[in-house]
Amino acid sequence: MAEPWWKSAVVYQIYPRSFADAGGDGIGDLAGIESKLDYLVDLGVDVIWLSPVYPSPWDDGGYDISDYEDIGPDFGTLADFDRLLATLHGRGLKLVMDLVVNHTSDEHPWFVESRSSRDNPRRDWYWWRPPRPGGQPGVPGTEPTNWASFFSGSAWEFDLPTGEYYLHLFSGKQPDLNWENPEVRQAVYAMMRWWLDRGVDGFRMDVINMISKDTALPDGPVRGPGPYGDGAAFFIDGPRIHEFVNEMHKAVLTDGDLLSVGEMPGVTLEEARLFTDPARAEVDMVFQFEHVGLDHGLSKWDVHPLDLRDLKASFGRWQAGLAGVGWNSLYWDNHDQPRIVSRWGDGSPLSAKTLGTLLHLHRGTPYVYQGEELGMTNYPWSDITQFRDIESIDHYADAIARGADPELVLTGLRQVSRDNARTPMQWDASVNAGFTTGTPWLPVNPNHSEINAAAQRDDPDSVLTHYKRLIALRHEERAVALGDFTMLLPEDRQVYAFTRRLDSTELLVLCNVSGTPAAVELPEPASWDSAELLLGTHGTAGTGTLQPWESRVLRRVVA
Ligand code: TEU
Repeated sequence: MAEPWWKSAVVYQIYPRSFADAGGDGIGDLAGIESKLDYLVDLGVDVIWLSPVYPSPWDDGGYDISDYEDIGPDFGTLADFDRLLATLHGRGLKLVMDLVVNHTSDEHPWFVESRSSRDNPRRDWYWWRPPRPGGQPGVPGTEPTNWASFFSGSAWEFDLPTGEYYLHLFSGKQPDLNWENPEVRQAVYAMMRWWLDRGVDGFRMDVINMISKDTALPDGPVRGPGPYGDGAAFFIDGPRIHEFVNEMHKAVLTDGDLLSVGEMPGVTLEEARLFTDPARAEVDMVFQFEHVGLDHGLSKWDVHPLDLRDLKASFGRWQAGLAGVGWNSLYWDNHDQPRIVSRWGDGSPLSAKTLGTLLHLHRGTPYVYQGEELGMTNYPWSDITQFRDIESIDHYADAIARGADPELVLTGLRQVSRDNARTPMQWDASVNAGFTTGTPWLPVNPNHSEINAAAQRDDPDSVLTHYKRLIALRHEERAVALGDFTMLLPEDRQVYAFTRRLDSTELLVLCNVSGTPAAVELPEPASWDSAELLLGTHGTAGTGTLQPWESRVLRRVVA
């Protein structure tokens, strides 16, 4: 049986507000994306994943949706969307929408009705509960559970008019939908069909493994300064999660040409095998978070240096764990993560290329986040007022309220704030990097004078050219897409090495993930001496010493 198309595809994630602004209002839009199609076709990607472009009060970067079946006026109109989709399809690209159905905006008509009165027919479309007995309603400590929100504070908001609390795992303007209610599920499936009927090619599903909650709503353990506890055990991969995801699949995702990827914070390898086993008809792949937590200390804001051995242990486990059943997604960057070249590289184009090689030669579907293919870096934030991300702003306020040193908190934000990923795309060296003729909603990185698409397009040694080669390699060499994975040198602190094998083709991937030369201690180095260099940052074949941040992809034929 032929392998699904997405096993040899590369997905490009666009954060529309920051990609390209055709309207001159400093906010990216659909027409801007359309104006950059030549760039995307030239890059060679197969699928565009659009982060939310729906009407939204924009409390959480568009992940707070007030109308699922329209386009936000900042981004354009449904007609603009249809034209973009038709043009993309005409150029051989597919389009995946962002499906955000763990929660809606509190300005969505469903919630407006639900909060209007206790006996409104949509009351049970959300999680409403009375205050904890004995306490003063609306006062911290009387929430139905002690769960913390992902954006600081309690996960419950008190609604004075109806005298009850509603659940919001993220911001107070993102009330969680009650998936226990079949009406809610059917309404979501109808909305998904509405987009599929419009021609979209699949969905990236936001925190989809949080839609099933333990209906007993137990308190969670209090870790850290409190007063709120960790409720994850009661809403991550909840009791009915596989039932709901399978029901959704059967209701909407049976067309084999679609792509479905579930974003699943806290998902385990064991659960991922269940979610991505084709025989179970749930999702094609998941975004797991294990590797993007390897430099977290007490929290994501407490950044520790990466130990390369930890990364190898994590990726190695997921490669082996989903080898026989299921499928991996591969990502470094997205709109929630800081820029990888600043995080685990040294900010240089060379480290950007080698981190690209390391990720893209693994077994799974790679996701390229806008600007990653240029080596875009974190932004040199100087003041809290520059930030727009609710998670960052709420974290800062919460930490300062607990007496933290503002400069220390700012240091954490500089390193890991989500706004690092959301600064405008750097198209050229002109004012505002060619992103807009207006005033950008978030500052443009001053290093756009060096790091930009125009400067890299025709440069054979640029990060952009390297990414084009990586993507072409996945399309041309089947061993990259489908070959078996074997980790090498698990204890080496500098060199990340592995092989891929498909029939008689074997690839060796060598990456020096450090700023100092590194010897390659392979068992039989000579057996690779005549191997062909498929892609290398330094043009050097063989298994000799790797220069700082050097990477090589070698190919040989084996009996
Ligand atoms: O992200 C879920 C998620 O896990 C992140 O919020 C994560 O906790 C955080 O960014 C890491 O610090 C999804 C979307 O990708 C994110 O943009 C939304 O804020 C969130 O869900 C709520 O919709």
